[in-house]
Amino acid sequence: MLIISERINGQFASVGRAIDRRDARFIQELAVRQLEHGAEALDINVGPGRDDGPAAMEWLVSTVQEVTTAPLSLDTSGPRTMEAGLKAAKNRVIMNSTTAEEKRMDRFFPLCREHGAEIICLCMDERGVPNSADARAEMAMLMMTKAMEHDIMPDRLYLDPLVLPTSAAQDQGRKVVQAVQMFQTLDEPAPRTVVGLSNVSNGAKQRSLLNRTYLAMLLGAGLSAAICDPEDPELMATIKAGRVLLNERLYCDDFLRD
Ligand code: THG
Repeated sequence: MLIISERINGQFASVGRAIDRRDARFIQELAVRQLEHGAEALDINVGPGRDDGPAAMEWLVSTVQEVTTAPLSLDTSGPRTMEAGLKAAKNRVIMNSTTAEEKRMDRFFPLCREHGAEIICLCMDERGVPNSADARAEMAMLMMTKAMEHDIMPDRLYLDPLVLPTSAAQDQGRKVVQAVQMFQTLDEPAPRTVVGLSNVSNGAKQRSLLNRTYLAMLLGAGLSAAICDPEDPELMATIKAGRVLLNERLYCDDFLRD
């Protein structure tokens, strides 16, 4: 499972301030620390409510690329901010994300093709988030089909069922696990899947416990990637155990090391 760091995100107050001040050192130290803790890719999000989205994204991408060649997940719904990130990117890029809205797909799939990027397809449209695993799979299929019309093959996609906070939408937890299973039956080879893990514990106590328990369930369902915090040691221990149990890493007595 690909570990994508969630921390380079202007939604965190300290990161938002660093972006405002163009404090490259703060961002670079954070990126390096996340990678040292096991991040294999970095989600890059300038945060909500900015009027300098494109400029902030361009700076953030350039700043991070000075310290790593790891893949970047450009996390924005704004086409201009996305385009600025794509132009600045030298590293492998995952666009995060398109939704199933026609006008979004018509803007983002051409950008994806033009830049040879990968792209996350989020199960959401103008009517919101589908309420069942079936409806999520149907929406995922629609995005896969539309991507192919733009010459983007399914192996460049990540399907995201959209994890919701258990404190507000408790019935969705099981449905998202089922959706991850169903997505893998939509094509051959099975399409890849991704989630924003920490969504599940938004507004809850015991966030770390909820995050790692949910991750174990999703791993069992076949999840390919997670946007999460590798500086959570218990989450990382769960991922390491999961990799051994799914035969992705050879068992050895000190499997928790490195
Ligand atoms: N799918 C995809 N991309 C995503 C998400 C998703 N990107 C954003 C998000 N969801 C994943 N990233 C985060 C980042 C932070 C938090 C949750 C998910 C988080 N932040 C604290 C909070 O809101 O309480 C902020 C704490 C602070 O301010 O210090 O929980 O689902 N494709």
